[in-house]
Amino acid sequence: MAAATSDCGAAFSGVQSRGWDESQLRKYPFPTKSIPRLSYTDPRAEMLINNEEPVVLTDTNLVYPALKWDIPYLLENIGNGDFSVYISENHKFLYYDEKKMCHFMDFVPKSRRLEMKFSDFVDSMHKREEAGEDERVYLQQTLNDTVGKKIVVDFLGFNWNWINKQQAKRNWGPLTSNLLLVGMEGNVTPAHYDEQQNFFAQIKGHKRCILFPPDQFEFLYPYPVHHPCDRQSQVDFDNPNYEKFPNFKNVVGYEAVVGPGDVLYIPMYWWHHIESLLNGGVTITVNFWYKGAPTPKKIEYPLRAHQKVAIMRNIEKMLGEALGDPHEVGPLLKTIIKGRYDQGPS
Ligand SMILES: O=C(O)CCC(=O)C(=O)O
Repeated sequence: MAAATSDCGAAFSGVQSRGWDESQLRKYPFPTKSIPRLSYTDPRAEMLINNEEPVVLTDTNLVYPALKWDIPYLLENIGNGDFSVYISENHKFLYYDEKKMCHFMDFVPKSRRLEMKFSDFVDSMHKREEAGEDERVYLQQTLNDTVGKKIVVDFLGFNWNWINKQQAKRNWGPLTSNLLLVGMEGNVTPAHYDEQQNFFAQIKGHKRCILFPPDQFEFLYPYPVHHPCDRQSQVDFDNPNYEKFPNFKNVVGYEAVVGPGDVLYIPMYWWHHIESLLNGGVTITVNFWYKGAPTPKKIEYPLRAHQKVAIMRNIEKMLGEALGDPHEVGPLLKTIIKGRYDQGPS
């Protein structure tokens, strides 16, 4: 992809005028290249999206009416519905699927989900800010019809014309949801991939997004498919265990800091680690998740990395079903390969 190679952090020299500086970025032990920032009218932006490579679009006006959103505006207008709020013992909000917890009884999540009114979320955020505790909160709620009239008007004013065309020309499936994320400064969503296309629209504050292509699967060590943390990396970026995860040394990220009005395209199956900048205040984001295009009738070889990820997922799922116990999947996979696939062709 068209990105300048650089060491971690150096990717951003000269962009301090954008309202943040490098001291607000957490430090990680791997290099990154920068994700291109382009106008939506630039033909290179279209090419990147067509190739399923990330790009920051600076001028789509996708969520223009929401750029006025801040905590007082949301308090007044978001409505009286319930919001999912995650509470974490530290800055990391590792996602877990509650439905998969029955398979892994020993799994103890490091965060918990509570349902609460928006005003209670704001109170709990302020309480934690004032106390300076490690414990943090992160609101992550699909926008639904409980929101107030003004939010509905803002939502209807999104640039649906542009995004509907993006969806149609790539034959993507339907929009599945718009997730609203309201986070405290310094919050981190650890590296994971989604099985959907994503236009990630930043509304307030800045977020650093570090992406890894699907061909870095082997460097990022996702949890098994049946584990509650399916699709999440097992590697703790703050303190990587290289003995357990030696290939993490080979990881190379693509990164961008997005601010109000920017839209980051996160291609399906691309890993993403997202952090609200340190000392950057509250962040507000709305994403647009779309189902991917249907599998083409004629499969072209060699397969692309994301297609191989999909195959690996299906194999794990099929074995789980056939064996009747997800814990038997790993031992069986090891039996298949042990001592049999080590040497090259002879
Ligand atoms: O913004 C975040 O913290 C996480 C968002 C995310 O993972 C997504 O939009 O897929």
